[in-house]
Amino acid sequence: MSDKRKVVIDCDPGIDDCFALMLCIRHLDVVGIVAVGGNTGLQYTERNARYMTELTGRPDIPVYAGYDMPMLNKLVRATEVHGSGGLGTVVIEEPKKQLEKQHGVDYLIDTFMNHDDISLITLGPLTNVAQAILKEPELKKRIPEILCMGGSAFVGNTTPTAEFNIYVDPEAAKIVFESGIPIRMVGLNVTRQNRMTPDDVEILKKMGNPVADFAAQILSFTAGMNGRTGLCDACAVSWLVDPDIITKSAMVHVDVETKGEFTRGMTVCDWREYMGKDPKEDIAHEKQFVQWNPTPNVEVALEFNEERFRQVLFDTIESYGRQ
Ligand SMILES: [Ca+2]
Repeated sequence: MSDKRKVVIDCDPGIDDCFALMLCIRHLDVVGIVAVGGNTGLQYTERNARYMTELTGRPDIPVYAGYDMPMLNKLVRATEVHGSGGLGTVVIEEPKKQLEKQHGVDYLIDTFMNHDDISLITLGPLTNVAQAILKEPELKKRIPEILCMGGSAFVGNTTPTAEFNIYVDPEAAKIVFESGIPIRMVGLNVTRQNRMTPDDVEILKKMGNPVADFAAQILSFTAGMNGRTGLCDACAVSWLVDPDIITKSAMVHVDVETKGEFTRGMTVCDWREYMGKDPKEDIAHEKQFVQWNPTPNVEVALEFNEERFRQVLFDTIESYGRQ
């Protein structure tokens, strides 16, 4: 029996998802992976997830396919950031590893209805998780926690207010955030504190193992585009891999905006109780009197130890050469 934390990962690989999978597969007990359409289409995200299990030497980890399309929203992809196949310009062969036959949503339901000790990590749009909750409402009481890469405590990326994962399927995100399941949110406000550059591609190239070589190739695509990238999903999962990487967080009430003309997909964080005289966090200098104070439903990550994260990430990728 492994004493590592058990996790199921719902993801849309995606370059940063691949880095997250490298961390999770090495440090956590990955019980299963469910793919969702997001960064690119499901036919690529599920293939890339299968590829990552083979690349990391763990083809025993089952991979399931969930939904390709958002629940109600028009289709939005991020192929300009991740490439049409989700891996930049890297072309991979079809993995030998097969996709599980069960639908990803049914796998989520079966897993969490029958186990109490598995955390759920979400690294893509929340379509699968929301659909699972709608199909089996008891999941609201059964999923012990969700670690979510998504949203932002402050500003977005796809729009001024919305982060990509939430923007793709705001209705799904709303269902999940209102579910009552304990959520830890690692948003853009944290992942922007990380900086991976073309210099890091060179570090990876020197490691001389297949995981590092692949990491170098996909990182060169994103880091080369803007001179830097945050590797959002890898930052998020690092909270479970090494809790000291997230150095500050706060319990906040978070709503997901689904109707706003300019704010659809925004994670609306209620910071009012953190303002003013003797605040929990001094983010303003004027006391705000809050008459209606909603119960915090999300632990929002705020501060990030970039140096520690980079150490863990590089050590992990290098360790694949010793397996
Ligand atoms: Ca992702």
